This record gives sequence, structure tokens and C-alpha cells, in this order.
Amino acid sequence: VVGGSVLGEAVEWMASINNLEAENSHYCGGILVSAKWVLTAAHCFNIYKLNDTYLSHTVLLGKARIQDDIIFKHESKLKRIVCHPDFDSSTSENDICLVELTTPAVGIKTPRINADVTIPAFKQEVFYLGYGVQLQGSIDMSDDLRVVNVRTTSYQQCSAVYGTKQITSKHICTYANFKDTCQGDSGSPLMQLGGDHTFVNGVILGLVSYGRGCAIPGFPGVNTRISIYAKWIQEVLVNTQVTLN
Ligand code: 4AZ
Repeated sequence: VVGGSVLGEAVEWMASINNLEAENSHYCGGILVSAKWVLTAAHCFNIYKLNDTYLSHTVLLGKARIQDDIIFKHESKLKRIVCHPDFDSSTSENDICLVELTTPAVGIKTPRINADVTIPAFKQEVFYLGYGVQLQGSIDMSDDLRVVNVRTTSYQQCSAVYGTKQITSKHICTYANFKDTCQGDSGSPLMQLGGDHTFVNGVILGLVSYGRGCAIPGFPGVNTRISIYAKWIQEVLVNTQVTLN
């Protein structure tokens, strides 16, 4: 994230998706939604079926840096990638996938997923968590989980920038001066704080999807609105035998 700070709180459900063959291995964020499934953005993957490319990829949950050591609560390889059947890579519509873990994350609490399409209201304070770069053009992913606070923008404001075809009720846009998501934040949560003012007990509103650059004046960050997909998520989790793509 750009303009954020290190989150001094362990968030065990927060996922870092890594390609162990790359030098800077983290490439997308994600959210644990059950012991076996992590929610992320569809554009994190080139193809939507697991192939040899992804055998060297891992999901780390609750990754944090303590001095020079990278610690995490759980690590798993990827077993299956189930993406929304209507994902459109040219418009990024329905930018959402579920990744099945080979090793279930037993005993890790999953966050609340907002299912109310009327939430959040315009100009509400919301937060991003992410391991993405801190400046546009940087290649250095953050080993520390970072947080940045922003505000939701109106549909009109966001579609005026990106177009009415591009921005629909399936998105949530945010804006704040010099604060935004950036490379490596895709699939990470847009969220509200929990009633106890912690992030670990917060409510997930969206998944980081795209935007023009990072924190460029006048350009909101665009997110997949999670409430639209609550039913699809539930269906994949319940009926894992069905191949939805
Ligand atoms: C990315 O590459 C990315 N500021 C995500 C969000 C934004 C830019 C880049 C929007 O993951």
C-alpha cells in the first residue's frame, strides 16, 4: 500500500500468495474464508485451472516480520483455483477467485464477509491491508503487513474517471490524498474495523482489483464488491465437487 504504516497486529486470516521461483516472491494478497479456501483476485492468475506453473506457488497466512525473520501461521501449496465463471480479463469485471489449499488451515479464525450490498455508504472510512509496494514503480514488496485508511467514493465520481461500462454496482471505489493500493495488493482486503477496533475481527467489504497507477491525484482505487459474490463463494465452499469454470 502507498501512504500506510506497519500494522502492529497479527491478522492470521490475511494471505500472501507467493511464487517461490521469483526473486520478490509475494505477488498477491488474499483472505482465508474457510480452512481450505482463500479468496483473491482473478487477475492474479494467468489461467484459471491449476497447472504446473502454480506447483511452485505457496499461500502464507498471518505473515509478519520480526526483526529479520519472516514468520507465518500457516503455509500451504495450491490445490485448485476456482475463478468466477464471468471474469472478464479485458474489463476486470468479476475479478474474484477461490484458491483451494493442499494443507487446510485448521484452527485459524476467518473474517466476517459483508453480504449487504448497500454497505458501505459514500465517504465512509475504510482500510486496506496489504503486502504490496509502497511507491508506484517499486519492486520491493513489504514483508510487514501494512494498513492504509481511505474513503469510499461515489459511483458517479469513480465512473467519471474509469467509465460507466467499467465501474458498476459490483465495485467499490476509494480515494484519499497520497493513500492507495499498489502492485502486490491485488486480492487483498478492503475492510471496516471490527466493533472491538481490531482488524482481525473486521468486516471484509472488497478485494483490491485495479486502478490507474498508485495514489495518482484524481484516480480512485477500484475493488471487487464482495457482497455481490457472497452466494457464489458459499456455493464453491459447499459444493467443491462442481467445477465452476
Ligand atoms: C496491482 O498491481 C495494483 N492503485 C493494484 C491496485 C492498484 C494498482 C496496482 C490501484 O496489484
